[in-house]
Amino acid sequence: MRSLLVWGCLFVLVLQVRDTRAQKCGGLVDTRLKPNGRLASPGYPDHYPEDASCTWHLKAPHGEKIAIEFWDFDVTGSDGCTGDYVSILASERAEEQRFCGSKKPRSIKSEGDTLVLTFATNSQGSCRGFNATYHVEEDFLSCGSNTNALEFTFISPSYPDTVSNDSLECSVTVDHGCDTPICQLR
Ligand SMILES: [Ca+2]
Repeated sequence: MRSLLVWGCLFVLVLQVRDTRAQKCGGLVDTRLKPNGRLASPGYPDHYPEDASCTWHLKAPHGEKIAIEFWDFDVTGSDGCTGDYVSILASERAEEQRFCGSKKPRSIKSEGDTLVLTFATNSQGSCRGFNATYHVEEDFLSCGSNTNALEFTFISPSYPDTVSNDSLECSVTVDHGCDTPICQLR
């Protein structure tokens, strides 16, 4: 009977340790304070915990973008990544991109100044997880660019050198899919 009680306590302890690890992931990443850094699955490079859910909200200054690069990726694979997965929302209105398996996702850039990365796991096995870095990039556009960004910096061809006297026509196409766009130049 006593040994049963001891095993019971050990089991509870293990569960509590797991819960603590699962909760210590995700959060708000303000890139004005930390313009580059690392995001990794809980416990990386050890196997990640089961039934974990981590969401990182990355926020860049206006007019800048967030780029994420994966250096290691090993997440249990499933059809449609319905089991364990990493998902990325490149903007508030973007479609979620989901990744699982052992193929590293290509580097991903946000469409605006926010990016949300979620790591979710189920109760059926785990792998090494992922190790990624992020950094902030200013969104510069030049002649002939097309964009759906909400805010960007446009640089004339010779900037910062003097503009020549030759005539020059240069355009950037901004498409937000709305009928009456509102623009503000600063
Ligand atoms: Ca799993």
